[in-house]
Amino acid sequence: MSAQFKHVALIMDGNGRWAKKQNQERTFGHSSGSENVREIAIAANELGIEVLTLYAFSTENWKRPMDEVKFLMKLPEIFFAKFLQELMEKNIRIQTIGELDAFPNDTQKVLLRAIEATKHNTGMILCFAMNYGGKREILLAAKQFAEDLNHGKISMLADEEIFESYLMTKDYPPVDVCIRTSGEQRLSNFLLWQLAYAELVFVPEAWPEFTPERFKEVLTQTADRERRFGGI
Ligand code: V0D
Repeated sequence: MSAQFKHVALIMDGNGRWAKKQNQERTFGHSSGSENVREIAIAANELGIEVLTLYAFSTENWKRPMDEVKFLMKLPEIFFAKFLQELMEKNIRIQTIGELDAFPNDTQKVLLRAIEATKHNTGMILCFAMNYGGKREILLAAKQFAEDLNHGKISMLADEEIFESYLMTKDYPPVDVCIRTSGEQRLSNFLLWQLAYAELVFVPEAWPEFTPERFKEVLTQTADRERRFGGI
């Protein structure tokens, strides 16, 4: 099936707008969105996807109202209280990309505990992009690259493959598909380098209403599209 895709990335947009449409607080949308992370992660795992990378918190999200940011910071803990056992049963491994040191200590601890608890799991990697920005990732990589060049650890002839080993996704296969929910057709600073050759899919549904069935449908359609336009 869609297991040909090794690495799928997701921009989980539209939670706040979805909540407002039904006269609920934006935070209700975030909680519902968090529940949907479980649904989609389980579906992705069943499809045999190796890495699912989710844009959970961007470097821009700090600009939101303080109460909303505070609420978001509690979501990882709630998520693990509900689902860690299930993640263990399904052999799913948690990882993160982004700069965790900007998060409150409690949130950092929760994340590190989940990464630690699942580090021997050999199934799908569920990677949360947290305080992540694509330009920032490339800048940090470029600085380290320059330092290593300076110290003679790499050659001036170093190519793209060497540069990629400085990115936060260095251990992952290339991103095959990036899906963004809620209709906006932008990358919003997500995985800029990694999406150079990826299929980009924009769906109208808000994240909380994006079902595992739709996820599978989107992946099947994308695989068909790739087959038809793939060149060979
Ligand atoms: C809000 C939609 C799960 C996107 C999903 C702190 C925006 C719900 C997590 C989570 C968020 C993160 C790391 C982890 C386990 C769970 C999460 C944030 C926002 C930002 F290890 N949902 N979720 N984190 N939302």
